[in-house]
Amino acid sequence: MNKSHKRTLITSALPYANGPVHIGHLAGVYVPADIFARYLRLKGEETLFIGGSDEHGVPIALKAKAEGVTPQEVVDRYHYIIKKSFEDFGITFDIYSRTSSKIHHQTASEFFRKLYDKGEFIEKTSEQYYDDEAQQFLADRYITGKCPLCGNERAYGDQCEVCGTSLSPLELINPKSAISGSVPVLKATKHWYLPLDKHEKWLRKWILEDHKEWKSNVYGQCKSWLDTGLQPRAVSRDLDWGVPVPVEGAEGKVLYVWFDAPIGYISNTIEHSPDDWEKWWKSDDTKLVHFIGKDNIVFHCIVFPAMSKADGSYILPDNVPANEFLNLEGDKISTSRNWAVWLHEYLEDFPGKQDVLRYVLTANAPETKDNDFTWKDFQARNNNELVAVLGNFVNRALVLTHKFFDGKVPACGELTNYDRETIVEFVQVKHNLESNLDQYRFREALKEAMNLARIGNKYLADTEPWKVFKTDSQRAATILNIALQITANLAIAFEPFLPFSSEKIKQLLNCRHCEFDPQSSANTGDSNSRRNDGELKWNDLGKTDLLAANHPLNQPELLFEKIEDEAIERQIKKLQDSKKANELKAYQAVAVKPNIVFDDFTKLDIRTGKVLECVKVPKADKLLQFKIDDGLGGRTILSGIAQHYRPEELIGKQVCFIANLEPRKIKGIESQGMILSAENADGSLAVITPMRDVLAGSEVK
Ligand code: B3M
Ligand code: ZN
Repeated sequence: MNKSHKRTLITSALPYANGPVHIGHLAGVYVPADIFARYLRLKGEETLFIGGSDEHGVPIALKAKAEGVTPQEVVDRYHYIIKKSFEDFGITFDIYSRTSSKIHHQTASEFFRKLYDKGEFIEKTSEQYYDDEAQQFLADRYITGKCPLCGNERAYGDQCEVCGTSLSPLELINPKSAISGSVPVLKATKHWYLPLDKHEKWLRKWILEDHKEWKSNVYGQCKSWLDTGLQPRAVSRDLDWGVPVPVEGAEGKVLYVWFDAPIGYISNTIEHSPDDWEKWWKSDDTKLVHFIGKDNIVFHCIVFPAMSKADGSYILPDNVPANEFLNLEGDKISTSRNWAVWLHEYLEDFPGKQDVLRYVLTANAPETKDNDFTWKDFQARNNNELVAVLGNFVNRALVLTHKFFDGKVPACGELTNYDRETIVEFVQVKHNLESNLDQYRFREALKEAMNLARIGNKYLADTEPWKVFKTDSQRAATILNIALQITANLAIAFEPFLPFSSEKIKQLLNCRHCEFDPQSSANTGDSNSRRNDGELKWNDLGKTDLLAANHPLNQPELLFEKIEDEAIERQIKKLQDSKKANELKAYQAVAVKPNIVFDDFTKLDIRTGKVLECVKVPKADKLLQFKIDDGLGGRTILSGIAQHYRPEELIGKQVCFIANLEPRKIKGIESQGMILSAENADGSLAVITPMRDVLAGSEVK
């Protein structure tokens, strides 16, 4: 911790209360935040760890409508499921509250009002779609229609989920209200905007110059936002679910969910410590750290800091260690496709194995790039690392002590050079752990903790106390004393990562209840004369006198058990089943179109062409720009398949395209036609190509 910081405030993204939480949430945000909070507490630092549910926003309102219940009923249902999952996995929030609470509404409302009174917003009137039948303005998500780019009939007003293009509702062809099904009309509406452009200058300096230490994925994303230039952002919406805009004449308007959600961190702090919450938010000696996923970076690094600056009394984050995404068995985790490992289901299938998941998700955390969770890797890490390294070492140290020394910590005698080397090595672990944890490198830190267990295993294998005992019981005593001290060190080193196992190690070592026995330490010399009050703290790490001689241990028990192939196959099958169910759903969803006459078909000019050039379109995730040899002098076509092909894979290939589609401008580029692809049930696209070489420009009929 920086000298000038006295305390650390840790926040973790508030998950939307419209579904349970899955491994992606845990890996991306909550496990790293919890590791960090536990580490700081273990060091005795003043720490507050804030969590809570994000209960506003259009998707929640939409879900409620679809189910015919109130939004409050939806969030009530999921808030408690989410809260319980976090408790089950040992995520030690100091408070886990929610944004539908009274205190949050009050805090967010006052926050907005202060900015409003200070003149920090601009007011703008614009034309937005209005549903005359339902008598309300339609949020972008509430409008569906045909995607102008790919023709998907069920594109949303903010995005087409088939081709991935961001849309504005005005671009939709044949827009329809998702509420009443009627055709929406344009109507003027007033909103408040946070002029981010006015904040650009200080944000540039604060992030790009003063926070070069931020993770490269975070820094890079901020830089690209700043380089593109910031625009005013609307902070209100026409919606009936959320925090009402506290301004006269703003009936029917609420704060935009991304305006009120980060204020949730503040309201939850107020709820937790009503009397001294301000020291956490308004004092420069507090270090504020936001744990989030990569899709939240702009809100935490740009929007919320701009809100705080506009207010003038809040501190800015010291760091925002955002993670990338975790995929599952090679595919993006998706709630709607049920492609996920849900935390509550995991615990039904693997009761008591919270730490195994915490371990695998940390060892494989998407810290710098997207990563993949596979069940095989889960099994391998459990069997080859937790069981074979950590569990095995702890068990051997305990079993041998019971066998040769009646289950009591044997006294340490004279040390050999090899003992000293081992000790030097394991003392180093504390330093390595700290330097990684302080820089939010949790994967590396976990490796260091595991390294301590490896040192222990190697030490026992090299010194062979079970053989030595027969000829030199004193030497065997020293070896086991050292092995047990390493075990106690493991309980500390793993506490932030594997809290349940750390607790179990302490129980096995009988650390909680043992009181110092002056008689037993009197004859053991200085190194063993530590008073053992059962509380192992971070600063004890690296010490070789954590357990006094003669201290009685509990009976050995296995820390981890092998996971058999069967259990893993069951999980893989479960995922395959959900894939099959989805495929079925996807095919059923594609309605068979009514018959057409042959003339209609002949209106289409479908031809073959050869790809001459293919590049990604900048700032568009899904688009590829093609130069096609069409036999007619060449043409440019854009296609939304960038997620399915690398440009170089397509160069030189033959494709089929519609040659007489009215040209359209997309991202400033004119697309002269449409390349044909087949869509798989999982949404992946395969470009259609003739089975034999044909001349470019050949007609497809
Ligand atoms: N609920 C988005 C998300 O879960 C949002 C985070 C709010 S943090 C203030 O990705
Ligand atoms: Zn589309």
